[in-house]
Amino acid sequence: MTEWIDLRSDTVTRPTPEMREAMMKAEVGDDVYMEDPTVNHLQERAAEIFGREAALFVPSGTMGNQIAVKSHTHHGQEVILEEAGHIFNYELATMSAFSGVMPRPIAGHDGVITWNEIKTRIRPKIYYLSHTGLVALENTHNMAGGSVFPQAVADEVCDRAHESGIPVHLDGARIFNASIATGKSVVELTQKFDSVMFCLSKGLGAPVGSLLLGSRELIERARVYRKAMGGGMRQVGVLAAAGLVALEKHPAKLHEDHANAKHLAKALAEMPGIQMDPSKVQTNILVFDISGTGQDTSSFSQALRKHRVLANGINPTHMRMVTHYDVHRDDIEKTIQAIHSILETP
Ligand code: TLP
Repeated sequence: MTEWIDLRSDTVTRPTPEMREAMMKAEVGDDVYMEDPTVNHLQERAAEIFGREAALFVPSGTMGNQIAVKSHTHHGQEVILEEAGHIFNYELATMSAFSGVMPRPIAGHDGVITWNEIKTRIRPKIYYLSHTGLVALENTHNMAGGSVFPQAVADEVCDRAHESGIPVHLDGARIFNASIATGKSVVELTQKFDSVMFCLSKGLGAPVGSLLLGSRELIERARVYRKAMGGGMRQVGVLAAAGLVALEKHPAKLHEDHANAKHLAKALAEMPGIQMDPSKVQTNILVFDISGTGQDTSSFSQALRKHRVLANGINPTHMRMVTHYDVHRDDIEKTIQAIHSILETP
């Protein structure tokens, strides 16, 4: 039986033999007492790589983002973010439930929101208006098809927001993809942000885990909220060990995922009824419009399934496909063939 080709997300990767080996050998301790040497090492390495004072290992990207929101804001404040972003759309209403803040979304262009757009949403500091407590950006932007946030725009947002006394958080779940695509270091991409969350469990391929980075003071506050959310883990060095392999070894492999995504995008662009601009594919995510094929995304996904290809729609008209290290070039060729046969094109 042929294997499934799983393009639903880069979260689906299984730990490599090297990760399993590292997990087996990991030294562990109770991380709530901050006594797990492998977790401590992972946090120190992450802080070092990003040029930060401190880092906190968290079970998921969602928890990392939500702890950041909580650490930066007070109840009754507003958070400015992009309308299609993860924090607003896929983390339930946790920012309101846990932090008591209200999102003020802005419709972006390919996931980008500029300072000019943000500044008009910052509320004047009048006692009868709620205050803006945080701005949050996403790089790469998932639903905009893995787009890289332009650095000059991000830097300007951070500089101007800081002048207004507002902190800026980065959902950098896939910041290493942005780094590989631009040739800029993660320090360069993230240094102006007050906090950064990145995931080990996306393109980097670890089974579990994300890190929140920031000042020592911010991370100490975040540690309290991690515990409050039920994210205080015990002998979790077994997971941090896999995360260390992901962090040290896997950024260098991401260019292959990007090349595979671009190859798939070029083939899709030529197919009748599919709207895909391959020049927009910068990293490992493709979002494309299939409405011209006469199918909706649920029937398209089901048809793909018959060819042992897994991919989901993000709405009735747009499919998302994500490349990762468990998808090889021949899997991409098979996927292209599967789509040709669904569309009955040669
Ligand atoms: N994204 C998942 C889904 O939730 C959509 C995926 O399959 O891509 N920030 C960004 C930009 C993300 O894409 C994700 C996960 C998260 C945060 C949350 O990470 P987890 O799943 O670890 O909570």
